[in-house]
Amino acid sequence: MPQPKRKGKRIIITPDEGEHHHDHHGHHHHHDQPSSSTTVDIELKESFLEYNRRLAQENRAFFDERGIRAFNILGSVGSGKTSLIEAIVERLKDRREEILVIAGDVTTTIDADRIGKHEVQTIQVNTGVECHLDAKLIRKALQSVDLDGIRILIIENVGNLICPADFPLGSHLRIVVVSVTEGPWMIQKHPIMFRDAELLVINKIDLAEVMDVDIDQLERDAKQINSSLKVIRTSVRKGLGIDDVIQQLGL
Ligand SMILES: Nc1nc2c(ncn2[C@@H]2O[C@H](COP(=O)(O)OP(=O)(O)OP(=O)(O)O)[C@@H](O)[C@H]2O)c(=O)[nH]1
Ligand SMILES: [Mg+2]
Repeated sequence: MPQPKRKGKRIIITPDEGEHHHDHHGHHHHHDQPSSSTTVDIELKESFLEYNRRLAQENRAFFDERGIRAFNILGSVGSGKTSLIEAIVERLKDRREEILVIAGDVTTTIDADRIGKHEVQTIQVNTGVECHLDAKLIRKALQSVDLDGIRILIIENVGNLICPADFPLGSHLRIVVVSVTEGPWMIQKHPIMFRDAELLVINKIDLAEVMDVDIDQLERDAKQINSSLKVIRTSVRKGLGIDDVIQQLGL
């Protein structure tokens, strides 16, 4: 049942007051106790990651129950995540009522505004001091909207090649977007992000020559880290490879 009233609707989510403090340290008096040992900190961090993994599993079960396919899009600042999402939703405009996009950003609503122009429902999640989204924020975002009819959830993680790797969100597929402008060593230097991903999008191939970056080598580096990784080369600017991405996502 189409619900045109929510077309392009945008909601902003921020972490609860003090939530970061509480979640990371287990109790509110951490900073009053500078003597707390490193071991304790590590244990708390472990349980925090464990807690996130459990919530991510719950998110996944929730998606499966509702028939929602969820995609987590990761990559450095400026690699082209938002541009790629814009290109995808533009090509899927016949199904725009089925699409929900959650855009993670530290402070702004720029990405959600850009994606919202394509008349899909967006939720901007501002992470504040955090450099990644977590499963709890995704759950909170989902509780803020009407999910009736939603079949496709696209999550743009915060631009960062390190932090988001540790925080599964419950998505069915992780897509890493790298761009040739990040230089020839970026994949080798950040292996963790590629280990758990299913799809690598090498973007901005229109700039490969000026950057003097060997795309074949980038692909080999990625396959060495994760041999089952699918790789698609795109230039979102020139509209190259977008259909392949859509096909690979099963959309
Ligand atoms: N030349 C070229 N520029 C591109 C391409 N894709 C994206 N860009 C540009 O790269 C810049 C960053 O793109 P975004 O889509 O905002 O990147 P992002 O990964 O969402 O960035 P953050 O959300 O800040 O992490 C923009 O100016 C885009 O127009 C491409 O294929 N070729
Ligand atoms: Mg973006």
